[in-house]
Amino acid sequence: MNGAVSKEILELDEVETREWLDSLDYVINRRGPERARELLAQLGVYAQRAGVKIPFTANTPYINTIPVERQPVYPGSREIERRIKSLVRWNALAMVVRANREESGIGGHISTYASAATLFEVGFNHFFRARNANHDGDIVYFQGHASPGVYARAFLEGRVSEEHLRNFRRELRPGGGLSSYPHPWLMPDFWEFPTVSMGLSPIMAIYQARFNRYLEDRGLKETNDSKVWAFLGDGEMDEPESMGSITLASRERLDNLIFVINCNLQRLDGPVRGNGNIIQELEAAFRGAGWNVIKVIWGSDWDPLLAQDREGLLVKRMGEIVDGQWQKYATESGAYVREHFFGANPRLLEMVKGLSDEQLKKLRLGGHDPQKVYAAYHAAVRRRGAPVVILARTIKGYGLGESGEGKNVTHQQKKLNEDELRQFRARFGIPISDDEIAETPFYRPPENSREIQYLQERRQKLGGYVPSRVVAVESIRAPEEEMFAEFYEGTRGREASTTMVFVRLLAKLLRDERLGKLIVPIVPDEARTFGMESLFRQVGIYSHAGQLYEPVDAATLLYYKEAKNGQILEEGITEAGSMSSFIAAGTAYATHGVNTIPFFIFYSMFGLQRVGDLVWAAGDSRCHGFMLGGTAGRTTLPGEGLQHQDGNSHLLAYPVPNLIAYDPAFAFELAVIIREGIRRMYEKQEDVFYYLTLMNENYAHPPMPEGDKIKEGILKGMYRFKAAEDGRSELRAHLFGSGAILNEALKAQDLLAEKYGVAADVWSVTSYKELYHDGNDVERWNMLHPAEKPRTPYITQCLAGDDGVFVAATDYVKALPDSISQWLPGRPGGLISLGTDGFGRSDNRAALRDFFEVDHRFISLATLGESQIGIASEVWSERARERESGRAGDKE
Ligand SMILES: Cc1ncc(C[n+]2csc(CCOP(=O)(O)OP(=O)(O)O)c2C)c(N)n1
Ligand SMILES: [Mg+2]
Repeated sequence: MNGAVSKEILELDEVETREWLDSLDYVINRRGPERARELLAQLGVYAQRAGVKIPFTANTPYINTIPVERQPVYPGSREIERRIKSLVRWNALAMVVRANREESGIGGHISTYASAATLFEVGFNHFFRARNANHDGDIVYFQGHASPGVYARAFLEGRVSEEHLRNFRRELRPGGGLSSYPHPWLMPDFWEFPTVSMGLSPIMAIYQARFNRYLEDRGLKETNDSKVWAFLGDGEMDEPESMGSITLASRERLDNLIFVINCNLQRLDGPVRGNGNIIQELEAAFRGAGWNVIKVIWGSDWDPLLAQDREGLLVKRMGEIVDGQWQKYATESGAYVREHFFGANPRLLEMVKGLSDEQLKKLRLGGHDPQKVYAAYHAAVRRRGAPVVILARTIKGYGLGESGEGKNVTHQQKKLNEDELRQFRARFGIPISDDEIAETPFYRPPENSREIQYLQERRQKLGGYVPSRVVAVESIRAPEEEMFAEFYEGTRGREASTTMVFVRLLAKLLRDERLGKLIVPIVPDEARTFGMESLFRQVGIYSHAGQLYEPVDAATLLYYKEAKNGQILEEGITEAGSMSSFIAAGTAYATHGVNTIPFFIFYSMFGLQRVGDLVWAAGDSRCHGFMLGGTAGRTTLPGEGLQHQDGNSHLLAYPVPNLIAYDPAFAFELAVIIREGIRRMYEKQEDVFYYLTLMNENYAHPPMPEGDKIKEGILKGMYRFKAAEDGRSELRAHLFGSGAILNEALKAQDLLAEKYGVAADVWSVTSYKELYHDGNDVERWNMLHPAEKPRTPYITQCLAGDDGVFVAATDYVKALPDSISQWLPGRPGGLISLGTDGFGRSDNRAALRDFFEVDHRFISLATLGESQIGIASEVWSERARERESGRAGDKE
C-alpha cells in the first residue's frame, strides 16, 4: 500500500518538476537568463517568507561553469598542439627517469606535470605574453614540481640544451645543469619566481597583482593589461598562506589575477579530500570570498551525455561521489565505472549503453581537454571586476597508465621500466624505436618540422619566451651624502630612539626629488607603534578606491589619508602579506624594470621568525630592499614579555645568504648603512637585501666619531667607538656592544675606569653576521692557499695589538658574539658573551637587563672576573638579596 502511494507521489513529483522546468525554459528563451535570475531570486525570497528553509550553498552543481554553447572556437591547430604536448610530456618524463637511472635518489617528479600538461600548453600556445619592448608581459607562477615540463618545453623551443636536460638536478656538473625547481637565484635568466615551497606562490601572486595596480595608480608603470597567472596544486591550497589572502584580491578587484588550480585530487601521500570534494570546497571558499570561479571538470566526451540528462540524474550522480571514489574510478576499468558509477540508476546505464567499456574508460576530464581549458582561460582573461580562479580537474600521473596514473604512490614515481616506457611512447606517439627505448633518449624534431615551427610562431606572436627573467633597468645613483649630514651630526643631546631616527630619515627620502617616488613604505598595522603616522598625511596610504568616507580624524593634522596615488602600503595585520608586497616591490626591477625601494617595517619578533620562509624566497628572488625589525631587542622592549621580545632575529638572519643584517645603535650608523644599502642595491644592482633592527629606547645620539675608517667599520661590522681614556693602565679590556646595549657598554667603561682602574675600549659591533662571514671567507682562502701569505679577518685586524679581556654584550642570543670569538687576537675562544638566551619577561628595561644579565654591572662583572679582580662579590650579593626577596625569579 505504502509503496503504491510513494509511487504515485513519485510520478506527481516528476510531472511537477517537468512543469516548473518548462516554465523556466520558457522564461529563459523568451526573456533571457537575466530575467530568469531575477525570478529565481524573487522565488527564493518568497519561499523564505513562507517559512521554507533554503539551505545556504555557495556551490554550483558539479559540472563545468561554461556551458558547451558558450565555448569559443579553438583558435589553433589541435592536432599539432597535441603533438607538441606529447613531446613535452616525453622529454619531461625522460629527464626524470634518466636522472634517477644515473643517480638513484636524485629525485624529480613525473606525475605533477603529467596532470598539468594541458593547463600549461594551452597557456604557452595562446595566453602567456612575454615581456618585451612593447608589452609588460604576463607574470606566471609555475607549480614548482611541474618544472620538468617547463624545461622540456624550453628544450623544444631551443632555449635549453640536451646537456642541460641530462643534467637535471645535477647543477654542479661541468657545463651546468637545471635546478630542481624554479629558483631565480640558480637560473637568473630563466626563472622569475620561486614557487616550490607550497603556499608561497599563491600569496606572492596576489600581492604581485596588487603591486601591479599600485605601480599603475602611482604613475610608475602601465601594467593594466598584464595578467598574473598562478598555477597551483589542490593539495597546496591547504597551506594557510594559500587562501589566507584571497579576500584581499576580491576586495581590491584584482581582475588581473588568475589562479589555475590543478585539481588532480591527490597530494603526496594520497587523496586531498578522500571523503570530500576539493573542487566544491574550493569553489565555495573562493565564491564566498568574491572571486569568479570557473570549474573545468568534464571534457568534451561528457557533453553528449550531459545533453541527454534532462532530469539532472547524471549531474546529481556526479555530485554524490567523493574524491577518494573518483580516484578509484580513474584507476579502474570501463566495466567497473559502468557498474559502479552509472550502475546507480538504470536510466544512467541506459545513457551509456552505446559506449564500449573502452570508451567509458577514456571519457576525458576537463583539465585534459584543450577545448575546455581554452574556454576557461578565454573567459578568465576577459572577466572584469574580480579575480578568477579556475578549478581544473585532472588525473595525477596522466598517461603513466599502470605505472602510476591516479595511484597513491604516483607523486614519488621516478622510474619506469622498459615496458612502461614503451606503453607511454605508444600512447603519445613518440617516434622512438624499440631499440632506443631502453636508453630513453630525448627527442626534438628538426627545426623545420611543423611542430617546432608552430611552437616558435606561437611564441613569437606572444612576444617571446616564458618564463624568462630579464633585468632591463637603469641603475640609480645613491642619495647624496648631504642628505644624511644631519644624522651624522647626532641629536645634540636630544633623546630619540633609532626608530624615530629612521622615520625621520624615511620622511626625508620620501621628499627627495629623485628617489622619493620610488620608495615603498610597507607596514602591517604598526605605523603608530613606530611613530610613522606623520607619513599618512605626507604621502598617503595607497587605496585603489581612493577614500570613500570622511575620516574620523579629518580635522587633525595627521589624519588617516587614503588615496589612489597613496604611497604607503598599509597591509593590515599580515606579515606574510606585507612580506609578499616587499618581494613584489623589491623585484620590480626585474619584473617591471622599475627600481622601487621597499622599506618594510614590522615588529621584529614577527619577522624572520614568523615569515622566515618568505624571507628565504625573497633571497632566492634576488629581491632588493630594507626590512626593518622595529621594537627589537629582548630587553629593550619593556613590558611586552615573552612573545614580543626579540632576541632571535639576528641569529635567524645568519642562514639567509644574501641578507645583510645590522643592529645599529646610533643615528649616524643607521644613516651610513641605509645610504650604502641604496648604493649597493640600486646603483650597483647587487642582489642583496637588508635587515636592520630598530629600537624604542630613547637616548642622545652622538655625532659620528672623526676618522676615515669609521664608515668602513660601521659597514664591515665593527669599529672602535670610544677608546679608554687612560691608555696607560695595565688592566685592559675591550667591550663589544650592539644596538641599545652599546650604551650599557659605555656605562661599564666608566664604571670600570672610575672604580677599578680598568681601561676599556668600547667597540660598536654593528653586525656580527658581517664579521662572521668575513672571518669564514678569510679562513677558507687561507685553507685553499697554504703556500701564500695568510690573510687576516677584519675583526682580527681591528684588534691587532690589543690585549686584555674581551667581553661582548648583546640584546640577542649569545650565539651571535660566540660566532666570532675564534678570531680574537691571541685568545681564540676567549670572548665572554653576555646575551639574552631564554624566554622574555614583562618588566621595565632595568629589570630585564638585570634578569638577562646584560647591563653595565654584568659587563663589568664579566670583565673583572676575567681580569682576576673581584667585584664579583658586590654584584652577587645584590643579586642574592633580590633572590631572597623573590624578585629575580628563575634564570634560564
Ligand atoms: C611547504 C611545503 N611543504 C611540503 C612540500 C613537499 N611537497 C612537495 S609536492 C607535495 C604534494 C603536492 O600536492 P599538490 O599541491 O596537490 O600538487 P600536485 O603534485 O598534486 O599537482 C608536497 C607535500 C613542499 N614542497 N612545500
Ligand atoms: Mg594535487
